Amino acid sequence: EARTLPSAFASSAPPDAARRVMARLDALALVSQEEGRLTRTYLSEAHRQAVDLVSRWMREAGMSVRLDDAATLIGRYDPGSGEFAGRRTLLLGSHLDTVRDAGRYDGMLGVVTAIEAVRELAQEQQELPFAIEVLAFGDEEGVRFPRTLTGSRAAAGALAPDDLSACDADGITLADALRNFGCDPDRIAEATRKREDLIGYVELHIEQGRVLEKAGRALGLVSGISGAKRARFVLKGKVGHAGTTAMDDRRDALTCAAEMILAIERRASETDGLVMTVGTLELAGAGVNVVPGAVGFSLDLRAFDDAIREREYEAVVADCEAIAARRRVSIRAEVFYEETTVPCEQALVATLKKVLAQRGEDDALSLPSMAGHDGLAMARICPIAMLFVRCRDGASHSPDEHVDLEDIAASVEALTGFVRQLGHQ
Ligand code: HGY
Ligand code: MN
Ligand code: MN
Ligand code: MN
Repeated sequence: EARTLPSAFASSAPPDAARRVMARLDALALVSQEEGRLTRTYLSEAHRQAVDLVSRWMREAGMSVRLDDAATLIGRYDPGSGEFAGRRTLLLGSHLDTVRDAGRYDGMLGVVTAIEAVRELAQEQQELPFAIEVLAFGDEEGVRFPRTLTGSRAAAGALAPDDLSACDADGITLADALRNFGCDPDRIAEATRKREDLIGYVELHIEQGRVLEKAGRALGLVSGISGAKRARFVLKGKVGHAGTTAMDDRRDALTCAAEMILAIERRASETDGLVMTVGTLELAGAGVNVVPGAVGFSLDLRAFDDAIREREYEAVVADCEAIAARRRVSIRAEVFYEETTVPCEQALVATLKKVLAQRGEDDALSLPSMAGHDGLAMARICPIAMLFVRCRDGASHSPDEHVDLEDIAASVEALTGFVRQLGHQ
């Protein structure tokens, strides 16, 4: 629907910038691999179409475009006056992949607003003592492969030796999926950036929580990105006939999992600073008249404090082992993903703070991100910072995601202002 900016809106970002961003997010929302809902996973045909669309927008904004061998789309704006030969690069951007049945802002807003900021700076022919690159990562959500942050970990030189042999649900390896996409997995190491070339990586992203909305703020500073630990729990009991297996003779893997999952929930609710989620549950050989013998479930554990995260993971495993022993079910827990908490770099945060003060917010809010972002990986290769944008009801990872037009205008203005400010420091 044609939404108009309130006339009193103070932003200097031309209203058409916000509308252009909104129109592009609408266009990206149609690039999906599932009928009637937005799902775009790493190296899928939908990812390819999104790369084509975003490449066009990057070129229109005055950037040169390339795809690295981890399928990260990179737009480069180099207002190259020779005197700055060999200048360093400021990295902006976010991710193009989504969860299943996603919203249209998580990731994509950061990519499209970064392109809009470069477009504005290029039109003004802003002299800058650095080049700018917009990175559109392809795998921040980790939906397709039992890996995540693949693009940003490649950029940071932090891929694991077994990453390329990780398989998706169809048994396709990451290496083959990259080849099918037109990338060369044998040269993925060349995607690694040189630390000395980089000023930092700054990502604009929806908050995915309600702090800004409750405080009546459009934008907020991020103090750091919480680390996370993800594990798979595999339980083996004994398959039985539903009618002839006595209750005290059962080794039911599903009721065992159920007791574990409730114990996990109770522990997280009773522990400050800890959130835990069992997001997937698999039941092998399920049947209405079969006592379940094998169950798998995932655990996602977040705590900003690394020590709490480690301590609580060990406690969860101990809880589950005790429940499994009592129920005569075997248990295997395997960690498949972990990232430690990374602070946002103070100098970059201070520059963002100045920009918010210029917008009349000299008491800008600063909040931790309990959601993971590509900055978790990029922090290995350069300083990082993030700017959060208010989203309605904090809704995210769902079609209910929504950002108001004036907050999109504020995002463009803040990101453009940040680059200008950095350029004149
Ligand atoms: O899981 C996360 O926090 C992010 O949305 N991938
Ligand atoms: Mn997400
Ligand atoms: Mn995201
Ligand atoms: Mn808690």
